[in-house]
Amino acid sequence: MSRRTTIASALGATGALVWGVPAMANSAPGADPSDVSTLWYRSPAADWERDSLPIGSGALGAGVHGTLATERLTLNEKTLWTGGPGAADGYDHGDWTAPRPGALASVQQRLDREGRLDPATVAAELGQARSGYGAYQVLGDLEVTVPGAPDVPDATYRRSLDIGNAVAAVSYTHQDTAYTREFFASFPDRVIVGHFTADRPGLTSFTLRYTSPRTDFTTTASGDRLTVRGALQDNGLRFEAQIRLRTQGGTVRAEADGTLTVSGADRAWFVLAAGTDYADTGPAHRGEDPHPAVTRAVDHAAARPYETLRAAHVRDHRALFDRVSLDLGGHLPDLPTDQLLTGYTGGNGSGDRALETLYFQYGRYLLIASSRPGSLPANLQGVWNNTTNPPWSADYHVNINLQMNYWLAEVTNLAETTAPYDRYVESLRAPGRRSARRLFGTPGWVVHNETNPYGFTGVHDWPTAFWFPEAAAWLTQQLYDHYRFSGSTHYLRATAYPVMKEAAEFWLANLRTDPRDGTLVVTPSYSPEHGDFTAGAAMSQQIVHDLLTNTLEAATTLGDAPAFRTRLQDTLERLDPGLRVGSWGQLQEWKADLDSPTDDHRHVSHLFALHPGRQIEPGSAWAEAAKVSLSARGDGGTGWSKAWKINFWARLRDGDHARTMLAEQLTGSTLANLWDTHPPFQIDGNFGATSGIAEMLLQSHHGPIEILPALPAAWPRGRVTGLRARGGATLDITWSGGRATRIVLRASRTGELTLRSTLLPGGERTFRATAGRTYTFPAPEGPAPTE
Ligand code: FUC
Repeated sequence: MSRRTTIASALGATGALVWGVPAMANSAPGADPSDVSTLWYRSPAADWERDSLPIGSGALGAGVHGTLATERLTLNEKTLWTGGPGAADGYDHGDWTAPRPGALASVQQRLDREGRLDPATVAAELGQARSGYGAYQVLGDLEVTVPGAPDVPDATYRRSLDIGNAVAAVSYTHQDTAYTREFFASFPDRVIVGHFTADRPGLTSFTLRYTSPRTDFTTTASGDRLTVRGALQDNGLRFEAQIRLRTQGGTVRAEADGTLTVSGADRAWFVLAAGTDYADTGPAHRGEDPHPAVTRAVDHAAARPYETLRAAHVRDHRALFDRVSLDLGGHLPDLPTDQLLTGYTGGNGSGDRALETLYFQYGRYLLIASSRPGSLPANLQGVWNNTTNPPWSADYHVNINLQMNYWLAEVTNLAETTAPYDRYVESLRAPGRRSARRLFGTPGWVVHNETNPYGFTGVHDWPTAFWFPEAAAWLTQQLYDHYRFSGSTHYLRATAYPVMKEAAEFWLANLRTDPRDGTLVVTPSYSPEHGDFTAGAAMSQQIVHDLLTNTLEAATTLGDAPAFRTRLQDTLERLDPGLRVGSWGQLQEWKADLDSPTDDHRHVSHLFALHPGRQIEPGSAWAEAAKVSLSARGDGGTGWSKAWKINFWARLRDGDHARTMLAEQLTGSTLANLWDTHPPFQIDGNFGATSGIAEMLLQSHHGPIEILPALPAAWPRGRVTGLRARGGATLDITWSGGRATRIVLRASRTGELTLRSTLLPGGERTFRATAGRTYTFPAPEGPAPTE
């Protein structure tokens, strides 16, 4: 067996370790040029943000450094947050602490009279200093000190992340012995696992130590168990982590300083579980002490063989990851990923296409690793964070970022990852209802620019980012889309519709008649982080249009009260749609023609109707105007902004420009570990780019399933399998010469589907699909069901 043997085969069919075989886990870089599922490097991480390799199970995460003498895992538990109830500074959910009678009306009247107001003026009237908002906290670092390990890596060193198996690995040879480390975060077993071995017996020795930038914890070691217990100083949130060490051969010693040492083992592995007493319901947001659940998880995992844990983890991951494959005809050169990235030109090279494929799948990997049921949704950094004071608190920005994290979920066949999002949005409803009452005096629920795990649904006072009541409406879009993809009326009735309806009720009560033209507008309205306050900015109108349209559709599907439906219909008819062509042919960002053709702001909010909305049809005058605006904004921007632009250009059916934006993101906004950088690291760009690539290959937001709507010339041949379309269809598409040559559609529900492709006679075929059947095209006659 060669040194490139993967551990799966080294373990043999039964999972037993085959001794004498250098089990170089994931050490296949370059071995198989069509393997585009491994990131690998020739040196350890020097910088957490740029280099660490992320593993995660949704609730738990770790950044693997691969440092030789002391391996470092930066640990995360997603609910470890300061702030909220019990916070040292006090906590008010962002709701006004004292009533402000007439404040909102006075801003609205001034906007009626003056047309625009600068953000500082409005913030002085409606904002409030933030207290007790909190921040996502790093859990700490696990250090594994390996005696005798070399300080400096040589040519035998490999550090890798196999995103197909979700296993990170480190391998090196020292004094004729091959050493291997493997790390993974298991969702089924709720533990992080680290395995250390050498190809000669008795040579595995190390010391495990927990460290933290905070001082709010104690560590104790006893037997094979290391326990960390603490409570955050700010809010008293209790947390616990436990590590248990398993060995084959050798001895384990617990030290008084809270460390565990293994000496002379053939191999050894640890299992680590962690939790907090956070609960996602108010008012206290506290639940059970984490001790029993952490003990259960770690004991259960410690009782199972390493191979069993690994196999269960790989099976669980692959059940999601393997649903989609992408082949753009690229082949990975035998180059580490950082060199592949620096060598990337956005040209036609096969290495470039391989990197694009890897980057696409990496977005899916990151979503699986950071959004699984039972914890919070993916935050600004997914689940990964190495400080007590991360950028923007690593929170839930809902003026763009959280929504963007889930754009890829349905289309890339990871619908299950949306469960934490749904639950989180639902958890905002009760505090959001209170904010609606206190700030607006109306029913419905609301949330503004950004929020935390403690139901912060009110405002703060940063002038250009404090006011965005449209966020609640926008958050419900994903819920309705989940229904559109799955077709589950049970989900629509039980989960999506109540949240949508209450968000709609907020806007039914809060839209105002614009005295200038009698339309209904959002006021005050602020196009995210840009310009002045006005009434009826395009994004505000488009978001409300989207919400009311979706709610009306859902109300009709579910047969809700006719009076409510009529109200929605009447309101939609009077609503300013937020679509207007301005003096230079642009789609206006504001109701008045205020846009500057030299404005290159990163937000392109007024194109919401194009993406993620569905108000703009391709080929329409609005689409043309959107193109003018988008071209004027240019191809620059921060990481997430470039990812938005991939999606926009894909929706405009310009595959080449979408690919240009992907290249911009890879060349200018991507770190060596392929994390997107705003800068700093922000995961929405990864998720948005994966969504954008999917939008280039398949769209279904207007109903019909559009095959290869925005294929760039640089991808003339290829194949994608497993993408999902609205209406309950799963698609495999093969193309050549820039045109589809074969389409396979698997229907998961019975109903009419329309497929659009140059492959079909007349470019379109409408047929009644039967759940469970497969349809292939071209077919001799009509859609030919094949089993
Ligand atoms: C929005 C963006 C910023 C940043 C922040 C986390 O406010 O405008 O660029 O992404 O979220």
